[in-house]
Amino acid sequence: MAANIIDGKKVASIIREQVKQDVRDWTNLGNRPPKLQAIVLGNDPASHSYVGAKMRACEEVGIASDTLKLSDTISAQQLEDEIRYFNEDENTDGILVQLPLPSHLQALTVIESIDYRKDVDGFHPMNVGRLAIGQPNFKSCTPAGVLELFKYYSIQTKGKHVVIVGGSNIVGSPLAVMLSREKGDTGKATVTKCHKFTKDLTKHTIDADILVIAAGSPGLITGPMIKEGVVVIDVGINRIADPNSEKGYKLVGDADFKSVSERASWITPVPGGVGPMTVAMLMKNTLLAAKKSIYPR
Ligand code: L34
Repeated sequence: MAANIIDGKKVASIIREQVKQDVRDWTNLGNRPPKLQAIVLGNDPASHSYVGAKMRACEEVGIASDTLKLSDTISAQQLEDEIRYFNEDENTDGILVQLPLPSHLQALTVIESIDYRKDVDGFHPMNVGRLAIGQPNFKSCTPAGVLELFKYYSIQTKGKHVVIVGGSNIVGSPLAVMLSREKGDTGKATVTKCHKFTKDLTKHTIDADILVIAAGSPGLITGPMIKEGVVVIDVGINRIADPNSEKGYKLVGDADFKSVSERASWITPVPGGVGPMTVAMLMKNTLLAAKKSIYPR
């Protein structure tokens, strides 16, 4: 069997189109356009490329945006001061600090200094905690994007065994919470979360009805590790040196695409799978922040 492709690029563009209309409705009511503030530290090319994609998406959907580029030697205090400015700025609806941070800074401390009502990444403990107890919150963009893919392709999670490989705060952990919750439209799945200390990974992956891979390890999952007909969501996005390409690298996921796609029923490609969904869901969250839909005040 050859897997069907889950086209994240297409679904993301449909979502952006919807957000664009919603932004237009919002501004037609006399409101100013939503505004997203990104902050990037240092010169990591991948971070700049992702933030660039976010800025282009804002432009497309009618969200005002700005990127503050800071030195990677900035002190924790200086960064906090920059963030506080945007927390207090009435014209800023959403704030994101692109990760990873330089090693002298603590991601959690930085995230906690963002006003949770402007935390459109959904990384602040207030939003993560409210997710865990089923209260309105900003949902982390990548896992929310994965749920949208299930919805678009009518892939049921209810009663399914979902195995998540990778337990990061950005993807694996919030996705496990979203999928295991028994209330709401999504979830109702039985979730197994694996990570680098999991003994005999294959024992778990082979039992998955839906396998989500977010480990940041190219080629980690191969055909013999999965059962026939599984749905594979590959969140991994790894830059591999490739002298034949113009950029000098190519993007690959955490799945060995060839052997995995021979057994899976559905699979997300890299690029063009989950990545564009992350950006589209950020647009949704920024509009929600502007409308104060999650935290009325
Ligand atoms: N604060 N940091 C914060 N928020 C986030 O949501 C992120 N993430 C992750 C890294 N750090 C973050 C992103 O933005 C990963 N990520 C991200 C965003 C977009 C894409 C990939 C990762 C994306 O658009 N990927 C394209 C290819 C891009 C390319 O050519 O390099 C794709 O098709 O997968």
